[in-house]
Amino acid sequence: MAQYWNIFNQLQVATTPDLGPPIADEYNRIKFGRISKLVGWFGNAQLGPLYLGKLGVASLIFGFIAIEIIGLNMWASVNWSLREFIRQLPWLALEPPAPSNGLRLPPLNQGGWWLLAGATLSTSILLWWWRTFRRAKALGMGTHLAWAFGAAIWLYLVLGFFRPILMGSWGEAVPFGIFPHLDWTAALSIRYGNLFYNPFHALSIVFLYGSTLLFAMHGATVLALSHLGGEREVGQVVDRGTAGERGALFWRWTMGFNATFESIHRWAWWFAVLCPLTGGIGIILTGTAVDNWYLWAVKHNFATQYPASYRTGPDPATLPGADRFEVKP
Ligand code: 07D
Ligand code: 07D
Repeated sequence: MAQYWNIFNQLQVATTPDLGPPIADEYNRIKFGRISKLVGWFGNAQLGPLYLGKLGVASLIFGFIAIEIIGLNMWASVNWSLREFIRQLPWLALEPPAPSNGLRLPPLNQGGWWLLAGATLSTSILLWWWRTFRRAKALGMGTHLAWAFGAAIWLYLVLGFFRPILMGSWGEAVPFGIFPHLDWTAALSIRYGNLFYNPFHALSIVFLYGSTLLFAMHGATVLALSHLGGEREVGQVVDRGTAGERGALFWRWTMGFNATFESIHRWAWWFAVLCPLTGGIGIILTGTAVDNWYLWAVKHNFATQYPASYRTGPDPATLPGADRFEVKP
């Protein structure tokens, strides 16, 4: 009989691919299926079949249009030189319209392409969300995955859609580009008085770090029990047997408390979801309700005033009439 193996020498079944049960809209299923040893080292050895219904196809088309708009604009910015496009790719950008444009529709080469790319990318992401919802329903699953994805989409929409609308300018949104979007992130933090003093940024970091900690604890516990069948998690919920009991006891011995084989997944889901959920709250408040997080934190006894080492004037953003400041094109 086959011995149970672990992650370094997994048991791989080499047989004809399982095409799954017959379904009503069979034409949506690409009946490609094969067994790959390489793929089996990382997960299930079977590739396919892939279900690509109308939502999946529409999402891919919109996603393709978005990438095409972004890529061609970046390529145009280096005078259509393929060499420079490849060399400079991490620094190239498709920028949103200038702040003076407000929320008006600008000409294509003054931010219009950015709006079009944002609209098609958002359509693509929302269609993909719908696909995850519908495929889960079709399999009789809960829709937990769709709602977790929804939390990430909330942050994405806050960054590029809700907050710019509240601020009255598309110019507030994130540019497309690898380093340019990092520059935007750093600039937003500086402009609004250091995001570290935004308590929702802090909460988001708690859940980000917490997620990696929980992931490591859970992954390690299950792998440490794999020789006892511990990774057959569903079975362990109803019949904890020797593996589940040991895992629980380990954590009770080391920290006095243990999650259950079911509740650990709730911990994981909530930590992951709360990271972009709290983050999105922090960003939507930035510049709308709070103009300077450091001064806000001083006012609320969340930070202390730095000792005055230099003579400085007042923060221009706090002066009367600062809200009427307008950037001239
Ligand atoms: C590992 C799953 C696979 C996904 C991958 C990302 C693209 C973009 C587009 C060239 C964990 C695929 C990337 C489709 C290609 C063009 C135009 C997920 C995994 C491999 N960021 N960010 C990255 C996005 C924001 C920040 C990397 C997207 C905010 C920092 C990648 C969004 C802020 C750092 C990327 C988004 C911010 C990054 C790796 C959307 C605040 C890094 C991502 C849609 C949250 C890191 C050079 C990764 C890096 C990085 C994509 C938004 C900050 C290019 C799609 C505006 C500080 N971001 N990001 O592995 O190396 O995610 O940057 O909102 O240090 Mg970002
Ligand atoms: C981006 C959700 C959207 C993604 C979607 C996916 C595709 C492609 C294609 C796979 C990530 C769409 C997918 C289009 C798929 C293929 C092929 C989730 C996203 C829908 N920060 N910071 C956070 C830390 C500083 C700043 C969060 C740490 C500085 C800004 C996180 C530090 C300054 C923003 C976090 C640090 C600054 C953030 C992101 C340390 C810069 C945000 C959580 C140790 C100088 C964002 C409230 C997340 C946020 C954010 C961590 C420092 C700026 C917890 C650890 C002080 C502007 N920061 N940060 O889930 O929510 O992102 O803030 O210094 O907007 Mg920060």
